[in-house]
Amino acid sequence: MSTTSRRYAALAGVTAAAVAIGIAEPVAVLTGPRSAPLVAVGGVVVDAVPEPLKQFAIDVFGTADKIALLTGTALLLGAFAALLGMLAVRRLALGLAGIAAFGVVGVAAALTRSGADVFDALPSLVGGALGALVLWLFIAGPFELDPWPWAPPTDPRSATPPPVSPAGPTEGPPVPVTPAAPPIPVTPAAPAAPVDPESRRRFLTGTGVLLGTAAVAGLGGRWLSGRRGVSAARDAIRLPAPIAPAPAVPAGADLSLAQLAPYVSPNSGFYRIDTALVVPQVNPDTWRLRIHGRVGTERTYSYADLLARPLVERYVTLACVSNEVGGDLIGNARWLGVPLRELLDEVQPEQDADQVVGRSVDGWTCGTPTAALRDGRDALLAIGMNGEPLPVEHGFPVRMVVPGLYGYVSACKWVTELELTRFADFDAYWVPRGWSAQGPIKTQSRIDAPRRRNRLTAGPVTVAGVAWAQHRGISRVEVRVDDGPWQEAELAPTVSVDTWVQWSWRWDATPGDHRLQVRATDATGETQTERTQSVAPDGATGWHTVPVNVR
Ligand SMILES: Nc1nc2c(c(=O)[nH]1)N[C@H]1C(S)=C(S)[C@@H](COP(=O)(O)O)O[C@H]1N2
Ligand SMILES: [Mo]
Repeated sequence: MSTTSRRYAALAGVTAAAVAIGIAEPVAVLTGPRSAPLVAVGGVVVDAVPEPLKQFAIDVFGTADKIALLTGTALLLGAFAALLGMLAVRRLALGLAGIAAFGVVGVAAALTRSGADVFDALPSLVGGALGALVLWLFIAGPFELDPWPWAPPTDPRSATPPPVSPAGPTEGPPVPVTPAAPPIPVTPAAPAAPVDPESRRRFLTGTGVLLGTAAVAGLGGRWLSGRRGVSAARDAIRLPAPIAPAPAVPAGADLSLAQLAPYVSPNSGFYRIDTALVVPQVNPDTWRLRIHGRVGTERTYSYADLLARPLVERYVTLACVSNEVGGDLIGNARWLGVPLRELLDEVQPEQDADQVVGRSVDGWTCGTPTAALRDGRDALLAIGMNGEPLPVEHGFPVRMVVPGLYGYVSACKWVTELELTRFADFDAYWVPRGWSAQGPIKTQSRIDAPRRRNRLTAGPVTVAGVAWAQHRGISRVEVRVDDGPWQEAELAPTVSVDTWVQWSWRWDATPGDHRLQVRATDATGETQTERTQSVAPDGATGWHTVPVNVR
């Protein structure tokens, strides 16, 4: 195949794929955004990729890991589509089979997502059918090049569609129609016939128009799906006042220093980690929480049931197990909700039900020790965050928040089920993927100011950061310079042992390159270990170290 003809064939393939993916989006407006092939297949990939790769993605792309995945999937798909186009020129049936295979993968992905129904097959079916039609249009149909540039003038076309009998299907044994044409013999010497300029114009205009249509359909479909979301329902909610308001943030808890994370993280800047490629849109009117499993009496609660109950409000610092030493997958917010202890008391868990599995509408699960939800700590079924209904990305309408446990074992967003079970009987989402079933938060500390490689002037410098050991509390933070003696930092006041604490230390900086290090000691007297461990399987350890330059 000549370079030119390869390009045309690839363009036909890419156009077919773009139409398939693009048209599927408006169809998915009806069947739900998770049934769109790109999202459905992407979701399967998220669940299936080996843990180190996922960690790599989080490391490299941070919170943009989802966009990176979708972009990567689209690029890979584009490459495959280009190949399919080239294949189709040789043998149309193979090209069409390739598109059909894509459709089948899309259907399979959409149907196996948790909570899927048969209609979720529709976007991939419609997309696949139209993609096949488009491929035929440009390879062998009315928009094909005349002749395809590599085809020797006399060669029979290898992939003319079988002639359709005008009389329709006939009775009796199937008549053997066109026998499979032999592939075009690759005769390098064959001179390429010039392409008819009129057919070239038709081809290029056709692909251009269809690519544009695919883009409009795809983006328009996404936009419509977004508008069908629950932000209007969320905006209409007026949260009741808590009967037990959060304690006031003591003066001085927030040192308000440049570069230092604020004591309360604003909702807009709060880190987000989850496996959801499209944010679940859960209508509060139809939302239900079913508490079942090893219980005396199973119970189901509605959103209105929760609003009608006595609510408490608490500051709790949430942390992700994937947070590297010095990382920012941690945030502190004021959560409004119902104590999980009270709900569990109402269903009477059986004695041996040592695990509560929180299940999200999208099938994600976390496993929390029942004891942690009943030992008196402020474990909440949260509906509010910093005075607002939960933001949709942070679990609207209802999520779990448990002080002292990493998010992956406790902070189920879009939660719809709590199942009392045993650790011996059920592994939650991340456990078979190599993470520990138990996830207590490790004592950690971070230097926020100065930052890595900041250039400082000699003299007094404020070194400041945060330290956390949720539900145990921080008793001491120490800083050292260039392996010198540890010096005690000043701790800002804090609301409770369930939140992080800001610390600061006055450094008399001398010229040169220096290394600042921090370590914290929790209220049980245990000092943060120096031993460095990566995030898997149960949280990173080691001392945060920041190199700086002083002039
Ligand atoms: N439904 C659902 N809930 C989830 C997750 C998820 O993937 N799906 N991830 C958990 C993890 S790993 C963390 S760290 C927290 C993060 O909560 P945030 O995004 O509100 O900060 O949510 C937890 N809840
Ligand atoms: Mo996490």
